Amino acid sequence: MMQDIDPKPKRAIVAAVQRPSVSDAEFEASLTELRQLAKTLGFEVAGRFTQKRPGFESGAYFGTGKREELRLMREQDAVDVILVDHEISPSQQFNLAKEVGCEVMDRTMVILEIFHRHASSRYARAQVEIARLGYMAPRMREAAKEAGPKDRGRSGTGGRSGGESHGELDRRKIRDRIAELQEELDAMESEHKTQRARRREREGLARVALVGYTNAGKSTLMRALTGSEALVADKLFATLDTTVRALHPETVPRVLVSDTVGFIKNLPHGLVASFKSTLDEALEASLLLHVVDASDAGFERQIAVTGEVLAEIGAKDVPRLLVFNKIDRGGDEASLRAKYSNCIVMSAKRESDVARLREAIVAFFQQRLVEAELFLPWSAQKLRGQIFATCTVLDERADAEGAVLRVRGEPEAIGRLREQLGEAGTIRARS
Ligand SMILES: Nc1nc2c(ncn2[C@@H]2O[C@H](COP(=O)(O)OP(=O)(O)OP(=O)(O)O)[C@@H](O)[C@H]2O)c(=O)[nH]1
Ligand SMILES: [Mg+2]
Repeated sequence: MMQDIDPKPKRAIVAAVQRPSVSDAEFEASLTELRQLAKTLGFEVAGRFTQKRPGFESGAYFGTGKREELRLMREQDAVDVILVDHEISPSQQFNLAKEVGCEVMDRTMVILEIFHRHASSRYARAQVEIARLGYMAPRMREAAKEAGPKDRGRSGTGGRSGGESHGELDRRKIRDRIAELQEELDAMESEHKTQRARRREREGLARVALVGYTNAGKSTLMRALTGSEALVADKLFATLDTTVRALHPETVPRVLVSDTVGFIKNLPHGLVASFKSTLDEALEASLLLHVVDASDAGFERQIAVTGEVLAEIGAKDVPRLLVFNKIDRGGDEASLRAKYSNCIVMSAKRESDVARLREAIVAFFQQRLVEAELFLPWSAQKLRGQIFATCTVLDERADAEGAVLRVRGEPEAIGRLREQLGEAGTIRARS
């Protein structure tokens, strides 16, 4: 997909209405985050604009007088785009854009745009496009309604930087396109499922997923734990695809680590739905490492948001280990330990800390292991590789019929081996 590379960065104002139910701290944290989102998009933030109000103005988000003020501010500061820190309705967005005289993007659109720019795999691109089309459809209708029949070609949806001729697609075309993309996704999804099932067979069930707020340091930890080349960047939503690598140095059973897409406050609903399948990796994990940026003043809110998203995708009951990262940058280690029992406080930049985290992961999987005796008939030697890959073999005796192996492994892995050996046993009995 084409990306427009602006020669000159767009100048933006971050803007928001503060309702009485929102504390100053919460309000500021959210605005700061919007600034970071804007920077991730390459915008230059020229200023901020806020209003205290009992609620959003129904027609155009800000009150009448404030809209005029915003228009003047936009003119004076040569601003190209107003970023609104809420999801607003298509008509609010349209009216506000018209009155202040420049593009208006709401929080949802900003996040969708970042996802759009960062999506690199076919899978992620299709997911993001579905979410974007779902978001755009009602806005294009709004624009078409305003423009009337004379001006059908105009795409004035409050501005788009994707540059495609979305404005010309009518509703039916959007529906068709979504259906087409969904079909593509379904096909890719069943492929993924097969791959995952195969991997489970081969590798067993020792799976860890790194989850958490965007920019917490998940990919950095992924690299440190697995020696892989995961993309690390000081921008929001650097990672959109799940990657899976083995814990390094290797352990038996092999522990697989997956890196996942980051979460954020008010993650657009379309995206939560579309990234569910990507996050299935997280659901399949036996352990979630919930990574938190301990140096961020708003870390508690971020923990809560991550908890909500995990609940929403159905991963509430997966065992979780809280990992407070970036402690080298700030944060109060003693109070974190006092408040959160059983957490890890660390810096991904310190090797000894990463080693400690690795030990905690290994210990988690060790404690679940059980010992068992398996009978491996000579006719079923093809399962030998699988036994050695998924269990530690403590002892082996051979007799005329086959080998008796004493192993230690995950209960599920042993259960599956038993099942397969059972089949082999039947064959032996018949022959
Ligand atoms: N000082 C310090 N910086 C860190 C630490 N861990 C990560 N970082 C930095 O934090 C930024 C974000 O790290 P990533 O690993 O990309 O974060 P992420 O959680 O994968 O982010 P998303 O993919 O956007 O969800 C990068 O600039 C890292 O270098 C740490 O322990 N200490
Ligand atoms: Mg990442």
